[in-house]
Amino acid sequence: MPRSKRLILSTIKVCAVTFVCWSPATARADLGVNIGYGSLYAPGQPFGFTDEFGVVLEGTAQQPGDLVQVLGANLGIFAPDIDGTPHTNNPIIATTRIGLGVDPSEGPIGMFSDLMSLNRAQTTQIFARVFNAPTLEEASFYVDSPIDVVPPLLYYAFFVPGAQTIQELDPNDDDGDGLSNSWEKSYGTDPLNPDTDGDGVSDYHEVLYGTDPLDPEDFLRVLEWFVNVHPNLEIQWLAVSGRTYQVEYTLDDLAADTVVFQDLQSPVTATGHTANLTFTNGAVFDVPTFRVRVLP
Ligand SMILES: [Ca+2]
Ligand SMILES: [Ca+2]
Ligand SMILES: [Ca+2]
Ligand SMILES: [Ca+2]
Repeated sequence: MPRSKRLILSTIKVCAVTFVCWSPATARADLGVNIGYGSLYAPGQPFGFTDEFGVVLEGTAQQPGDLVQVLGANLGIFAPDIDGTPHTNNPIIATTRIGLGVDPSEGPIGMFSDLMSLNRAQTTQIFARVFNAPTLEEASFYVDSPIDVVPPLLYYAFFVPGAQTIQELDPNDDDGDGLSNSWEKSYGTDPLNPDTDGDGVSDYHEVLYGTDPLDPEDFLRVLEWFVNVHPNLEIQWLAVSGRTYQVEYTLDDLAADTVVFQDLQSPVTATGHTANLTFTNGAVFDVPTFRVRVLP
């Protein structure tokens, strides 16, 4: 049986459990709705929820992972506070964790399934908010599902489409280095220090270049020049495997108002932690200045 079919059936089974646990008389008295809710497997999408880097959210039935909230949305969806506290217009109806209620044999697939009760006299519209960490204190990103209108039924199933937790909890950039406080938390860098490891390259530029913002020995720089086969010169720089670089040169005076750099040969894609380019210096250059640029 394809995975999609199995997971949907699993959710329906959860609803069946709800039928047994709740008495219809009680449910009518408080306008209660018994809801089985969980992530919905979408064909063509291999996982339920992923984090800001595209990695599947952690959590299994044995070790519940990242935090899931179901919130009321009668007045719509409002952004949470930067510490994750929901807006007062979005009261918490239920919480669960990634991995709970999911077939353990499926492994860490970033999904969840659980039960909740809802008082329709107070709340008729709900949505799910999924975080990229088990607690609000650890979380830096989240994602909100679309709003679901709960019908006047005793039993209901709320399906939450899988998504990436790409909404920033704290989009402020307190140290002005170009990385938001949320991304600083995700990378483990200091939100109050623009160059956490003190290597002279800002946290933002290290992330852009693919170097480690926590390692002062790792940053984009030219390592050395040497004569390859005379009169060829070789330039070697610290690189990140898979990234593509363009070596550029200029004959302009760097103190001039306008300095124009030109490409030196074709871009180079690094296959290791260093990259090299060989060229004939004397044929084209007088007093050249070189730089290495990371291509997007
Ligand atoms: Ca910052
Ligand atoms: Ca910083
Ligand atoms: Ca740095
Ligand atoms: Ca560094």
